[in-house]
Amino acid sequence: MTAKPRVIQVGNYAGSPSANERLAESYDIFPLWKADDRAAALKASGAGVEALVTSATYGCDAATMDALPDLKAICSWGVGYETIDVEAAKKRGIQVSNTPDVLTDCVADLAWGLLIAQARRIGEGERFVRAGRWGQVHGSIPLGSRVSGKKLGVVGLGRIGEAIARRGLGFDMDVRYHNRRERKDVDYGYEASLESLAKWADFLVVATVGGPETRGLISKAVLEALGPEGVIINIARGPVIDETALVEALQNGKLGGAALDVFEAEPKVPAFLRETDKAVVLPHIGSATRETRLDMENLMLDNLKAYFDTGKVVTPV
Ligand code: 8YV
Repeated sequence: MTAKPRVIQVGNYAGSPSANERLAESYDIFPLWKADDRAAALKASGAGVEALVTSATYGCDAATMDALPDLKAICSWGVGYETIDVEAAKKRGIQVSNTPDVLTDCVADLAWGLLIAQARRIGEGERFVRAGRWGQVHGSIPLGSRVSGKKLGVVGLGRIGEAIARRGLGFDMDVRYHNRRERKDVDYGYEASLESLAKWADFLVVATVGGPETRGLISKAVLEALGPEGVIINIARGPVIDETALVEALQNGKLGGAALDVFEAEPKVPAFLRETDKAVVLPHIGSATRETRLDMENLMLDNLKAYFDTGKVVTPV
């Protein structure tokens, strides 16, 4: 019997149905998250290790790559990879894979759940009923706003942005988008300026990549262009929105509402956002369905196996 290949596992896959168990079945797993001194652990156990598994949350920096002289493949669970130093990996000839496509529909569904929850005050209504405050026939919580037929702006028309836009057509919405470049293969209207998209939209959904290139993209000016009736929805990455500006705009009535699955410093959520009924807040669950998390796990394992069988991952970033 040949020995199982050794693989470094950066973090615990508690949010995946069976990733921890399946990895341990086929590989000699080194659980890096259990080490008190990571650098020392990598030094002691890193030689000869060719593959590492991680996630968008755990990432992999250049120092970790440096500590693994034989590393050839980083297989991540999740589509975002802004926490993996892809440039450093390229320079060292390390392949990086992620799990695109399999989570697109669930993340787009959640964007719509957030949008409707904010507009129709679903969370607020539920808190009202649960608190036993529903005592009258007319007049309960304040009126919400209509969703169908409104104007939907999508920031970042990639795979997930497009799935969100498509769902907007089912709600008879007028859909426009902003991207670095206009796409010739779609019929949605393009706004070259993010501020003009925000000014036009009733609901602005953020679906861009994370990382330095999009940090603070949704600025005070963009939020104020969206305006006192406008709602921002974010299923991408927290730092894409200037969170301080967001809180201020909600506090001073310059923005109507926010519906957020992601935050600047997760799991920290600013107190105002936790308390105000103007915001719907979720704990980063865009991909968190049994089916999608299993698909993500399968694709991560396929990438890892393909590396060991053929020397090439299946879905490189
Ligand atoms: C995961 C995500 O919850 O795929 C991504 O980029 O943000 C989510 O699907 C995340 O990867 C957890 O680390």
